Amino acid sequence: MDYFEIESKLGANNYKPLDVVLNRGEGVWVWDVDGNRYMDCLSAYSAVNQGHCHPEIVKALTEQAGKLSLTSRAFRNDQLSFFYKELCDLTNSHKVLPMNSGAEAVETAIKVVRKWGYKTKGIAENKAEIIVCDNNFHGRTITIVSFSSDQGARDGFGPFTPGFKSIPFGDAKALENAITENTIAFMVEPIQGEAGVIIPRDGYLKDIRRICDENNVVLILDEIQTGLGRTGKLLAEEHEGIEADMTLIGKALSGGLYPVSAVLSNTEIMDVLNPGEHGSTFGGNPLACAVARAALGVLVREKMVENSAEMGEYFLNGLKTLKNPLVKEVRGRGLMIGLEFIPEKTNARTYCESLKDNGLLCKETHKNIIRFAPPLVATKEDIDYALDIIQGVIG
Ligand code: IF1
Repeated sequence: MDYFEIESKLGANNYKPLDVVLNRGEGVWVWDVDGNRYMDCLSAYSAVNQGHCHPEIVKALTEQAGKLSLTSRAFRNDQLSFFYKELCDLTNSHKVLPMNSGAEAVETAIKVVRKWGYKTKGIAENKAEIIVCDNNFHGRTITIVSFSSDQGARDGFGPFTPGFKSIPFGDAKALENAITENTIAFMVEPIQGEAGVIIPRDGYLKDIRRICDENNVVLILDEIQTGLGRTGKLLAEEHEGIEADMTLIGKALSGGLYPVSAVLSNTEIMDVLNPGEHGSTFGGNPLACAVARAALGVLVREKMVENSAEMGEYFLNGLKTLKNPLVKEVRGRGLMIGLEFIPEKTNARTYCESLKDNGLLCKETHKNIIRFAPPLVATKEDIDYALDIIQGVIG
């Protein structure tokens, strides 16, 4: 099969993948159709935190698939309550709204918080305003790209949804200044992913928590990428000991076997929704719930969150010894690591291609940043394998 030719002939041209065709995965490893093995340092954008094809998650998926896959929410299913309970216990949340993709969780949060703004906070009709950050990435629907600052994500897709205001990331003062009587929420990634693994200064999360409290503004943390162990804590908010009012998770909620996302919320906000006001055919289906329960189970039982913290530090320290003068900075938290090159001079994509040729898969973000985010099951030997290749290619 001529994979490249057929994909470019028959598929929409919205991706430019590395030229590697994968057909098998296990833990941190994936294999291409010619049998070559690679270490996966992207983890499907952090959806396979638990490692490829984790046997317990695969078992949950296959067993549930043979029993009952979808009921719709017109009827109840026996997995949903277990999923709610286990997820709430783990994340200290009051209420869950299950969806499928990350973008759907973001859209759901926007709808819920707008309704809260009108019903509870008393905002005048259609005036609700949500503050977001420059260089955010929250997904690709029309409403979400309406508040993106990435021209490529927006150009040609208007008209856009109003009601959003964007401020610099990491700047608590800017949040204070941007809040008006119509502000209902501040939505932010605890660490910006697509922007290039941008880590805010210590104290930022605490400051925005306080500012939101003082102004009766809902703090929405998009933890779709940072959540579920990626940064060395179950949720990145824990790095500063805060709790969001709404937390969005997705990706690794299923270990990458199935699209499962969720809005976690406190009761006051979620309770504004009534039957018929929001939903999804697949959201909360028994297959998704069974897979998510298994994915959360192995994450905790196999101490993947702790391993992410430990291996992340080891990986980062190893990367700090790189001698290439074009490397401007390496930064990270847990196994969410960014390596930034001096901008004009470097094409990070070329490095990603060489890394691939040497047995390591990763992806650039922007022109000059490489993201390293292996599955959270990586061992010291796996990290050494990665560092060895990276030292050989980047120097
Ligand atoms: C693509 C990056 C990762 C996300 C946050 C919501 C969503 C995402 C913080 C939407 C999705 C993805 C989607 C993927 C590229 C990607 C990405 F490069 F943009 F930054 F993960 F690293 N909030 N992130 O990161 O979730 O609807 O996709 O399930 O190709 O668009 P989704």
